[in-house]
Amino acid sequence: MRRLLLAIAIALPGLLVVPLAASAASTPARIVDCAGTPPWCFSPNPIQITVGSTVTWTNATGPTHTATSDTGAWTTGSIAPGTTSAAVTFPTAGTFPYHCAIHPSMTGTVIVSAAAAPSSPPVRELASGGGGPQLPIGAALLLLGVGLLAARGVRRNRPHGAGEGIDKLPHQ
Ligand SMILES: [Cu+2]
Repeated sequence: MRRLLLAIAIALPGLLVVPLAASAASTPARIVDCAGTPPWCFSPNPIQITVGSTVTWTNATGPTHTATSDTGAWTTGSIAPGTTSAAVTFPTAGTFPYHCAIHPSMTGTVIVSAAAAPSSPPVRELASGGGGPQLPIGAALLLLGVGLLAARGVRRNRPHGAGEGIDKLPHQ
């Protein structure tokens, strides 16, 4: 019984985190060989994300590249062949052109839209689904409460029972 409660307690944070983490997405982009000049392209182009999301670039070509904001606001630094850049966060909505600092004619765009529009389908799901993620969180908290009460009960009963047993022994 205690092991089950422990398992629930361990699993609960995971259940709580998953729905929350889904809102701030990380979008993988790639640098690929293509029929262009130079023969490397950012893909997809444009990259479409929502406010607060991050983008990583994986270099699937031979030479090293960067993804660098045209305004200089951000850069991945050098992305060696076969590696993935650190995540770049886009906290504001807008259209952000970028390029490769090593091959300046390699260009791309990140389009960041306000969180409200893309998140409206999940909101609709919440309404029709009767609570969506809120229900699992509520149920999880309820389970946690029951689990804690049960664990407390087990703890309280054990010493009590043992004490009674000892008390009764001398009488017999
Ligand atoms: Cu490049």
